[in-house]
Amino acid sequence: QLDVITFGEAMAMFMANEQGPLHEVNQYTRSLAGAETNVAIGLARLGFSSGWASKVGNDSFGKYIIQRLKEENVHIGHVLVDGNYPTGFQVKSKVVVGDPEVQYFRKGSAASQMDVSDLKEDYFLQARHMHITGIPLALSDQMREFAQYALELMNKNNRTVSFDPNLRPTLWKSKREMINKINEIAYKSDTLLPGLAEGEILTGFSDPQDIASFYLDKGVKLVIIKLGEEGAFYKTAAEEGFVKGFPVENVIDTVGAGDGFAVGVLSGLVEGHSVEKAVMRGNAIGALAVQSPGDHDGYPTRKQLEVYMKQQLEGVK
Ligand code: KDG
Repeated sequence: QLDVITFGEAMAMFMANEQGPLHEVNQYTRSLAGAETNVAIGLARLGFSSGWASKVGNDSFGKYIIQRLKEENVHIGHVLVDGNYPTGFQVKSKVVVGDPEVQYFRKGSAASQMDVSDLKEDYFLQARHMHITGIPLALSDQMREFAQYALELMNKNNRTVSFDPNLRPTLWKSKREMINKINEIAYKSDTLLPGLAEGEILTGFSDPQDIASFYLDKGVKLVIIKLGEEGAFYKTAAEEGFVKGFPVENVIDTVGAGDGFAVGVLSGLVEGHSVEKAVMRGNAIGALAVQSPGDHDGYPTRKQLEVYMKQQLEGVK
């Protein structure tokens, strides 16, 4: 039995230990990257059973990914090993302000070869909820078909689905294709989690209200728009609201914050909390995530989350 299933590509990640352009960096720290593994790890840390479906190569990066997921108690029953293709990796710069520079080495990776014939329906249907991001949609036609099939399967079987567009323009052939393919999946999801800039690109609207209404009209039930450190705006057919973000004094690395936000929201919704409370949890984990260099090293355990939220809400430093 799984609470949440997700799928996508994980990569070994080399984070620069020193500032400067990537070609001048000498030392890196190895870590694990992947939007969907971030979400699976975050949920597992909070005590949920989460599964991640993918393919890795029969190589050291693939072994590393499997080992890290085992350490984090993420279910790996749907992680296939394919010796014909390599596991991808990425290199990330260290910055003082703004988003880091990221370079991918993932073209033709094992994960991007995963196709519908690999999908184990029984495994997916163990889960109550499925989380998708826009990244696998960009990786290959096979992966996109896999996503479409999984979405239909879950919808048909009354499982809920959340979707984080996670736009990666560099992975797409054209902006038009990105918008069309992402929106196709977005319209069929129950919960949509775009960032404000992503919502603007995808709908042409710049006001969170208009972006949310655009998707509600298409059949999405809950739209939550991430507003960075400001917080987030949510809207359903019945209610809407703005939830203020938690203040962060020292931002170290912004990558992984959106996935942390998804962890908070999904955990809250799966537990049956109000949307407002779930969004507040999302804000909390997003704020914790930006205070550490890796994607998910700042994600809390349940105890850490409780302590952090209590301190913040009571204004105790
Ligand atoms: O959301 C975090 C991801 O951007 C990072 O882990 C790398 O998954 C990744 C990607 O493909 O960009």
